[in-house]
Parts: sequence; C-alpha cells; structure tokens
Amino acid sequence: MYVAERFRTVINAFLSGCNSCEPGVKGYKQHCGKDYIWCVGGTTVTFERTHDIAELDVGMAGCDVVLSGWIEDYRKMGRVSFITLRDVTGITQVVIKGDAADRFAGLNRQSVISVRGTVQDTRARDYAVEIATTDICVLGRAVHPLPIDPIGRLESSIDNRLNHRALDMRNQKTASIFKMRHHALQVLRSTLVHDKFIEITTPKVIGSASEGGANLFSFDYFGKPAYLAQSPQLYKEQMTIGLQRVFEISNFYRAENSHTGRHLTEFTSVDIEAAFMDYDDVMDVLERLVRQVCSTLATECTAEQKSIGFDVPQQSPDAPFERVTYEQCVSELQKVGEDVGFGDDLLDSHLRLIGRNHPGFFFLTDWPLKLKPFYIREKDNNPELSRSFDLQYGYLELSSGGTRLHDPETLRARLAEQNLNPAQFEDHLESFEWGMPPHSGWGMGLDRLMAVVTGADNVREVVLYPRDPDRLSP
Ligand code: AMO
Repeated sequence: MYVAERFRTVINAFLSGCNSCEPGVKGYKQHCGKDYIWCVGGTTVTFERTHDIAELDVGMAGCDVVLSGWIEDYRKMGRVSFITLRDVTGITQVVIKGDAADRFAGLNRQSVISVRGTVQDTRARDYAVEIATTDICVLGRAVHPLPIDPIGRLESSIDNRLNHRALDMRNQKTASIFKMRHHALQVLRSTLVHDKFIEITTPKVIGSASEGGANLFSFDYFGKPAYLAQSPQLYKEQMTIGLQRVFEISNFYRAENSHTGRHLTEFTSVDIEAAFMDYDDVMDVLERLVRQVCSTLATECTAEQKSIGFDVPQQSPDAPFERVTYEQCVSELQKVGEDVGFGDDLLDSHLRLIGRNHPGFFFLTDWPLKLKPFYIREKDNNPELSRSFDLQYGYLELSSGGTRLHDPETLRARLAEQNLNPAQFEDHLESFEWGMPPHSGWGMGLDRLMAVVTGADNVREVVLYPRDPDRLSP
C-alpha cells in the first residue's frame, strides 16, 4: 500500500507543562486538566498519521488508519455521531459510537483533529468507505462563528475573503484555483527548461528604472534613492551575453493607482529573453507555452475544474494563434466608426471591440515604434513600426515583448529620444560593449493568465495576498 507522506503528530508537545502525562496514559484530559487537547478512550498520546484521505478505498476495509484533518461537518443521530473530515486530498466520514462522541460535542466545525480508527464499508452515498473510531485527538480548536464560511455555503465578498485568505483556502473553489496555479507554474518551468532556458533571479531593489521611469515605487536606501523593480528587463537582456536563453518567474512592482480587475501593484511576471531569436521566434515560444499550460491543466486538473465550474480554454492544435497587426486593428476600429488613427494607443474600449473580432488568444503585432519602450527595435522595412507584439486573450493583454535593440549607439540615441537620461543606464549600456547578441523576449503576467484559465473576472481571485492601492495587508 502506497503511503504518500507520513508525519508524526506528537501530542506530547501539547502537553508541555504537564510532567505527569506520559505516552500511554489513558484518558489524560482528566489527568492533566488541559482542555485544548484530549483523547477519547485513547491508549496512547502519539498519533502517527498513516494516510491521506484520498488514499482510502474499499480494499482497505478492516485496516487501522490514522487520519488528520478539519471537521467540515458534525452530526449526532441518537447514539451515533458522524464527522465529515477533510484534508487537502479529500473528504471522508468518521463514525463514533456511544458515549465517546459526547466528550467532544462542544468542538466547533473547522477544528483540526487526528482520528485513529478502522476502515469499514459505508451506506453513505458520498463515500466509498468510512472510519469507525473511538480515538480522537483535538489538535487545534476553531472559534465560532468564523469570519467567513470556508465551505462557501454562505457567500462572502471578495474583500472579506481576502481579509481572511488562509481560511478562504479551505474553500474548495479557492483551493482549486491555487492548485491550478501550482500546476501552471510547474508546466511553465518544465517547458522553458526543456526549451533550454536557464532560470535566473534578478534583484528587486534597484537603483534606476528598468522600464523608463513611470510608475516606480521609490524609497530611501541608506541615503540613496532606490526603487522596486518593475520588470527584470535590463538584467534579463544582459544575461543573454553569457547564458543565451534565460527566464525568470518573480514578483514585480508597479506604482499604478489603478482600480481594475486586472491591475495590481505587485504582480507575478514570467519573463524570457533569448539570444539569436527574433520576435517571431519568441512568439512561437510563448504560444507553445500557453498551449502547454492550457492542455496540461485541462487534463491534470479535472477535479479542480469541476470545483470552480469552469473548463480551461482549449485552442485547436491545427489553429495557430492569429497574428493581427496594429494597422489591421486600427482599420477594424475605423470600420466601426472609432476615431482612431495610426500612432494612437489602443484604449481599453478599442481592445474590447477588437477582442470581439478575435476571441481567444491572438497576437497583436507591429506596434508603432513611438508607443513602445526604448529597448524595442524598429522594423527594417518601416522604421515607424516596431518588431513588437502583445499576446491578447480577447480584450485582455497577457504579455508584451519584441526584438530588442542590441547596438549600444542606437540604444543611447533611443533613450535620448524618449527623454531618458543615458547616464542613468550606463551600467546597462556598458554590457552592450561586451559582445551583445541580437535578442528578443517577452514578459507575461501570470496572474492575468491564471484569471483566463480559471475563468476569474478579477486577478485578485488568483493571487494569494493581492496588493493594490487599497490593499496592503494582510
Ligand atoms: P509590460 O509592462 O507590458 O511589459 O508587462 C508585461 C505583462 O505583465 C503584466 N502586467 C501586470 N499584471 C498585473 N498588474 C499590473 N499592474 C501589470 N503590469 C503588467 C501584463 C503585461 O502584459 N519588460 C516588458 C516585457 C518585455 O518586453 O519583455 C514589460 O514589462 O500581463
């Protein structure tokens, strides 16, 4: 029999202060007088957890097991009591016969217990087996009422849930979102590693702007001005001179006073940078990656999708992500009467119109150079256009990237054109004198991608402790 994990629930620790309580003492609640922990008819005070709940099956009838988990529900029917017990893997029913149950009748739902008992067949519809026990240890009590209903029977506002996030994680819908995020991170890492990208970690405390100066959080760093990194842009570009292909998955910071369902002041970014690749090549990398995330989640997270009531969007393998140019988008907008011309940035309202014409994932390519950051390279056949793209999911921008300038003189000139001071980028510019290869890359907002694949209408749903202009704690 496979036992995924074992850990010792050393009850003795709880008994510190009671020198006369020893392992093996019967009924030690009375013995040591502590009311936060006791055994029902126990002969030992050390329970060693033997199984995850998901490991129980009918073939185990008659086996003795020790489970640990949270009381989701408790019912007393005559001389028999039923506990619905949940751990992170699943849910089961615990049956306690006779007086034993009376001794913990005051215990609130969501308290955490250890149960030692025997697996037996059950007549309950929702379970394959149940556990008959007289041996229960209380490991931690839950207050009543709790600030939110972790079962989700009573709806709580997103603010209230975020204020009590750890408890919200016992809600199966919330837990499913974060299990899917965990899977997505694994797929992102393994796919990029397979494509020969090397994982790096760049500094988050920096001395000059990485994205040109706007929306920077600044603070005093031992008498010098310092900032929180908005992206790993300059560092990841520099790393191509030694490592060729790099990626980073880290949190970055934007001092954006935005109150939308897609902007946070701290967000998780997946970034790549690759030498000897053009923007077409890194779009291919991104497309493969997003497809891999979607297909893996769809097949490996069936229970989670059921729990959140949403199927991960799938794109047919025969239909590559559409690549729509900026100029095409402008003409689509003009056709529906929008007052927009070449060189104008596309507003949220524009992107919503374009998103209707191109539902699902698509690339929006070849933006006017003047709308792009200083490090983006122009197109050879039209220097007003850039070798750049955004990955959209309908109206929502998931990623942006492009081919970079790799000639230091052109980069210096571009900084000056954008009214940025090249002197502040000297460390960065210096590395361009050391054999900088042509390179391209992108940054993708993981929180936005997770919102798309889980059907969340607000990125806060997919971020543990979101930070926005109104939310700095917990
Ligand atoms: P950009 O600024 O477009 O590009 O950011 C890349 C992606 O990061 C996500 N993102 C955000 N997500 C949540 N809240 C925010 N405030 C926020 N800001 C950005 C978006 C966006 O598409 N250095 C370039 C990338 C590159 O060229 O490599 C950059 O940061 O999903």
